[in-house]
Amino acid sequence: MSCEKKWIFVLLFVMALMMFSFCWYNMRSITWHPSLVFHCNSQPTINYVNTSSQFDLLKQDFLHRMLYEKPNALSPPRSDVLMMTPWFAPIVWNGTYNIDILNTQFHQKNVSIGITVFAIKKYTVFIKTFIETAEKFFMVGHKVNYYIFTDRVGDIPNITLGEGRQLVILEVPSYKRWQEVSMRRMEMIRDHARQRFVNEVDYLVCVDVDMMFSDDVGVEILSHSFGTLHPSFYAASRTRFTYERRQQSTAYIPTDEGDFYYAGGNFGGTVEEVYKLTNFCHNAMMTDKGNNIEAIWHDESYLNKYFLYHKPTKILSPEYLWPTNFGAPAFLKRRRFAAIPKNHNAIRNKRALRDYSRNKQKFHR
Ligand code: UD2
Repeated sequence: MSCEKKWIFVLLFVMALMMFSFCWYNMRSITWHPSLVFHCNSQPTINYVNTSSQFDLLKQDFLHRMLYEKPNALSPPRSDVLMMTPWFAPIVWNGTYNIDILNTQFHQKNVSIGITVFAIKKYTVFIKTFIETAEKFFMVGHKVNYYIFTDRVGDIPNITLGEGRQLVILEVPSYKRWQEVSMRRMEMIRDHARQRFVNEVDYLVCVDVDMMFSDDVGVEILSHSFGTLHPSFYAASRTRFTYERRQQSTAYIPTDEGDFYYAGGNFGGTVEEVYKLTNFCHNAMMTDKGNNIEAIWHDESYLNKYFLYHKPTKILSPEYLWPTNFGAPAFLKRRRFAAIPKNHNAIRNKRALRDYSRNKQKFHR
């Protein structure tokens, strides 16, 4: 072996020795610092387990085969109505969605839906029709909790419910004025959302009780937050919207603002979003109360203020709130949730009767 080759071997041997000493030193330094050992060993293991289990779930989720008509990018399913807001929230009209796809998606997520409804004082008379029709048409095939808020527990009828559906009666106080009864719903929904609903359901649908379901209302309505176009104002100009116009009220909306006029009788979203909405509305009402002012359309005015600055992620067309005596215009293919005509004088208390007959009618403002 030549002298040069010998030197190369010596050099390689020295380098190998140095690398070995370097590694040995690092290993020892790890054992000297237990936190380092913990950091190096446990962290990657946890990440690995988490990521792989999520991927497993995703694989299961999206393996379903479904047959349906292909959507056409150049041919919208409807051209007679607005299907999307400028902030990209879909407006739900019949013929714009495929309920089979949506049902599959929501079943995969195993969602449960809570529907809140208030039957205070004489309004308990509406409960039977409300639940019986909901059993036929509301979220059929999904898990549903009916949350009935009432001051007259004994008046709530016994109704046999379908599988996966249950009735929860929540005893709450009543208020003297019907306006206050209507407005206090925000506070009670807020409090129960925080204490109870958040542990029991994924979404909340908050509706009036003097209503009946007359066609399917399913998971197509569910979203982060949703409101419903009021049947009297879906085509109205901003100036015709009956927003609160007095600047002293927290519900005030100037005449050059506003997207839609939303009905107080049907809104919802995830429990967290409904909590935020009801918390805002209740606090705004309390501020106004402290200043001796009450918004013109009570809870509905505060709801409209909230949705102006916290835009809903989905909007329900008037199919989802339509008075039975409004007829059936051509664009309205289905009437799913209908307001039952009521005798306001008989159903509300005496004081309210005076206030009401002075200036208002339910849908003709
Ligand atoms: C509209 C709205 C309603 C609310 C109200 C505010 C619709 C369909 N309705 O309805 O949501 O914003 O205006 O003025 O958009 N209630 C009782 N006992 C009472 C009084 C009220 O349980 O003594 C409950 C009940 O669930 C009722 C709801 O409050 O459905 C609203 O009261 P309303 O239906 O008398 O109010 P209305 O018809 O003006």
